[in-house]
Amino acid sequence: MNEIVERIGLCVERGKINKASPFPVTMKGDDGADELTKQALEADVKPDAILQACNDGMQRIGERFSRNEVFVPELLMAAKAMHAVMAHLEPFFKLGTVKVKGKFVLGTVTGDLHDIGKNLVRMVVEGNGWEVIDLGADVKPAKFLDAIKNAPGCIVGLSALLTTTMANMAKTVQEIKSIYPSTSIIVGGAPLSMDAALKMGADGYAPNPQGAVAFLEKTSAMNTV
Ligand code: B1M
Repeated sequence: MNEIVERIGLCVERGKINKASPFPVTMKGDDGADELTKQALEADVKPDAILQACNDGMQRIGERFSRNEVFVPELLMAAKAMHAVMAHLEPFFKLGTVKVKGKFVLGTVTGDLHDIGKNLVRMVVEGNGWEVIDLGADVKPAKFLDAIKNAPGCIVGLSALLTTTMANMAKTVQEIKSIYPSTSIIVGGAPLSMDAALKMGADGYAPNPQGAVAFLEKTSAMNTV
């Protein structure tokens, strides 16, 4: 069990998408993230364990990138391998209640292309019964404002992975609050913290998708009192 999970994490780290992918050459002809995830789920490995191994793989490739041992193409291949895993995991995270609890407008802020974490937040939040309006990555403030206008009463979630795009996140929060002061905003992403969230005027911060769900439940309960 552990072996297959570790192999999936390694495929993510090395960017081995599937058996047919020629990259990396040392893994040519081997099963990739796609095949191994399918096999693991068939063997009843828990989706959470697979996801944890993928996150660890991403962490390792990120650290190697910081040390200049790999470059952007390797990060891209890792992201593609992770997408192959997520395609199999998505149905498990979406197995939630059918009743829609509310609307959640979600996006990665302008200038930032990282969307894997944001996509995970979408899946888990949807699985917990919320309708998610996913605006994608590199989302300009005006697009958030349009979406809020079309979804009155929604809660907004912003994601950022770069320290540089935290400034864009702060601007987005300020623009939203200046026009829709009662709209609740939660922020997340690796460089964020509760302190940074509150400083930029957001209402909450979550380090993971489960924390985003907790924020949504708490906020909607407060709004219905
Ligand atoms: Co980028 N990248 N990247 N990258 N990349 C990081 C983030 C970096 C830490 C790598 C490093 O140096 N060690 C570094 C940022 C340093 C910094 O600013 N502090 C970095 C850099 C520098 C860059 C470029 C500038 C590189 C360059 O071009 N020279 C460039 C920027 C492009 C841009 O955005 N404008 C760049 C590009 C890319 C790729 C496009 C190649 C690719 C992204 C592909 C994609 O997303 N479609 C990529 C990748 C893959 C990474 C790493 C390796 C992995 C990110 C990831 O997906 N993690 C990353 C290193 C790392 O994270 N260790 C790195 C897995 C994911 C599940 O975790 O996104 O943290 P995460 O999401 C978590 C939580 O944060 C949370 O829940 C998720 C699940 O637990 N969460 C929320 C996220 N959003 C939330 C919202 C919420 C609540 C929780 O509520 C709303």
